[in-house]
Amino acid sequence: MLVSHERGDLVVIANRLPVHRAAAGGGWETSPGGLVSALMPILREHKGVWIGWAGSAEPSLNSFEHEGLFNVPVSLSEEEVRDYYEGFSNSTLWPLYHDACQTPQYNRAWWAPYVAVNHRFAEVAAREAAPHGHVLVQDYHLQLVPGMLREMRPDVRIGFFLHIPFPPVELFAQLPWRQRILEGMLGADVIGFQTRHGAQNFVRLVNRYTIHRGSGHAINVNGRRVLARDYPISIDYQRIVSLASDPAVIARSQEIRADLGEHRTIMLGVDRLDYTKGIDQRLRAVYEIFKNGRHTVDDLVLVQVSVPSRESVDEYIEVRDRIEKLVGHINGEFGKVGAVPVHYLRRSLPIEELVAYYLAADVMLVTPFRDGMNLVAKEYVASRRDDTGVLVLSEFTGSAVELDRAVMVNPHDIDGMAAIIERAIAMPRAEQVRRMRSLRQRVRKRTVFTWAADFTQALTADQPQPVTSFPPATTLAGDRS
Ligand code: GDG
Repeated sequence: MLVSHERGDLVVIANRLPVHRAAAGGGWETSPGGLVSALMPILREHKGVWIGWAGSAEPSLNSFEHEGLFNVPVSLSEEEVRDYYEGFSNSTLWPLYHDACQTPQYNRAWWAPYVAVNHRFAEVAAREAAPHGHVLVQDYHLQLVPGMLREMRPDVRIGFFLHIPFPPVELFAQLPWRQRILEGMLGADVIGFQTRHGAQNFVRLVNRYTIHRGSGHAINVNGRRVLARDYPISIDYQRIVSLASDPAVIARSQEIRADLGEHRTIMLGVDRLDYTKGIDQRLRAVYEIFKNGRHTVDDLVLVQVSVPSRESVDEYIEVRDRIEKLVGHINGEFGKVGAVPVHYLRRSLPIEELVAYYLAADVMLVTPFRDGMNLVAKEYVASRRDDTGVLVLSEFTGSAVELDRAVMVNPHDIDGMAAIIERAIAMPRAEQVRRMRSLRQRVRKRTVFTWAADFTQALTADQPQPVTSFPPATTLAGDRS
């Protein structure tokens, strides 16, 4: 075991750096988010390095240290942003991996830039990783990096984690570059997925399209054992609980309730403005609820928070148009002067404000067509300290595995979803409490800190080289569950 940590002992590679430019002045700020806060304690302790793109507006940058973490920027040209990021990552892989709920585009001109950018990330990691260091590669943008890095640096241990779903054989088979992607991922020692299904799909695909053989969680890659299994990601539970206990946040949630009308049932949706999130189907179900006349604008309201996302990709412009037309349609038909059925906020809210909305909401609507996990569902549950409130959850989210006491919906079934939302609105308090108590227990037990500890422990286990030992789950800062 190494006692003194040297820089590059632990390297994280992600499409984006965990920092952004501060609004005032040119300094850096740490970006909020579960992944960053989960990895920060071990990164700081191990003199960690984070490799990522700093964002489209940034020219070439030198490496810099920010809040104890060494950031290594990778620059992308405008063409690479178009072809590697908006193209192959977000117009080929993203829709394909989400059940092809939009048609994936197989554009041959995007493959070479995807390979080239993955190679650049791998080269930077090969330079930054300490001898026998550990490298954690994040997500679908960088699936070739593990294989490339293994060629360059066979001494390092490589983990890969996919944040989005991994599709079934019949869908993945469409991908013209399927074998290259599988081989790229197999360069890792540990390959993590959000669900057991994702891991099983991967092992089946490896058996079908590569020369390697796997069974259960293990794959034999030329005598090297690769572990492919589920590591469901989660949230910083205590942080959400603390925010939900903050008197200012509670006061703000009461103000929201008063603004919307004390006597009305408040439904809430919070999503990146993405076609996978099923926002349009959710609005159609809400339309049906008002149309059937059992609820009116006087007793029911929906707040839909939609955070702008990937606005230069056509499908995102189209889904935004569809959503905005539907909101106008519902408000035009069922609203009255002084009250509308849907409040639509197309912006990102500060986390305190977001939690105030969670506290104000009687019914939370999480209805994606497909989602790797869905952290919004877990955050709503964590914030409900009095055990009331109803989570309506799509059965096609990764969260549905753990949050099985939520009220499940099929987002493709608009009438069914409308009927289930009506039942959620009418759910007696005692049943709300029974369900929410069990949901909260689940989220409290498995936080993002448990996720980070499990994944890094798998990476350091059974290895031939001397390694740094990562702290066990219980000693990770912030995990007080
Ligand atoms: C990908 C996968 C997987 C949202 N609006 C605001 C805001 N948010 C925060 C939420 C939550 C996060 O963004 C969204 O996470 P999700 O998991 O719901 O969805 P994706 O962005 O699609 O994330 C997903 C995740 O990666 C992790 O592996 O679960 O399946 O698609 O934390 O709170 N935060 C603030 N203001 C907002 O208006 N501050």
